[in-house]
Amino acid sequence: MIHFSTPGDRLYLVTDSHISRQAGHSLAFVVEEACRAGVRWVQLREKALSTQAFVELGLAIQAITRPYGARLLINDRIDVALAIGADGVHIGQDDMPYALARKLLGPDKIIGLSVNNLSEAEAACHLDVDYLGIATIYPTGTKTDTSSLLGPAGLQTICGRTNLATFAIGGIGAGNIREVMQTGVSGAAVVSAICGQVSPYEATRELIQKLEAGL
Ligand code: TZP
Ligand code: MG
Repeated sequence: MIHFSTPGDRLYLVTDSHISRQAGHSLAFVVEEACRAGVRWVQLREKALSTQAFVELGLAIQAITRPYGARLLINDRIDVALAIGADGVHIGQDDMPYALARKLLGPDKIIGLSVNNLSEAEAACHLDVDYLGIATIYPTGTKTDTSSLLGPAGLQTICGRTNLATFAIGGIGAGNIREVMQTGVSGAAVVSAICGQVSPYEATRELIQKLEAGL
C-alpha cells in the first residue's frame, strides 16, 4: 500500500539522459535537484545502456536518492533492480509478466505497471500491483510509440474504475498538472518537465506547488 503523506509523494520523475544532456545537465544533477526540491519517486529509465553501465548508473543514482528518502525504481530491468537493491521496478505491458516479476522481486518491492487503456487497467485490478502508470495523457515528443491519447477525461474514467494508486504520464507539465490532479489520479509522472528544464530544482518546486493546488 502506497501512502501519500507529502505533496512530493505525488510527483514522479522518470529520467531521460538524452533530454537532460540537451538541457545541459547530467542525470545525477537532475535527480539531485529534483530530490532537493521534494520529489519522492525516481524511475531510472535507460533504453540503450549495457547491463554494466546500467548497474553503475543505478548505484550512482541510488546514492543520491537514498539520503532524501526518495524511492528509486528501475524501468523494465528486474535484474538491475535486484542487483542494486532498488526499491522496485516499473514494467510495461510487453515486459516481464507481473506474476513473474513479483516472484523474482518478492512481496516487499514496489512494482508499477503501465496501462494504456481501460481494458488494460481493468485487467490490472486483479493483480496486486502497487501502482498503475496511466499513459498517455497529452501528446508528447518524449515517447513516440505510444498507443493511446487519453486526455483528462480518459484518465478520469480509468481512475474511477480502480482502487490502485495511479500515476498519470505523458505531456504533463506546469501548465496542465492541476487539471491532471483534478481527475482523481494519485500523482503525476514527468520526464521533460523536469529533465528538460533550465532549473530542474525550480521546475520541480513549481510542479509540486501546482499539483497541491489541483488536489
Ligand atoms: N510513457 C508514456 S509517455 C512517456 C512515457 C515514459 C514519456 C513522458 O514524457 P514527458 O516528457 O513527461 O511527456
Ligand atoms: Mg517497459
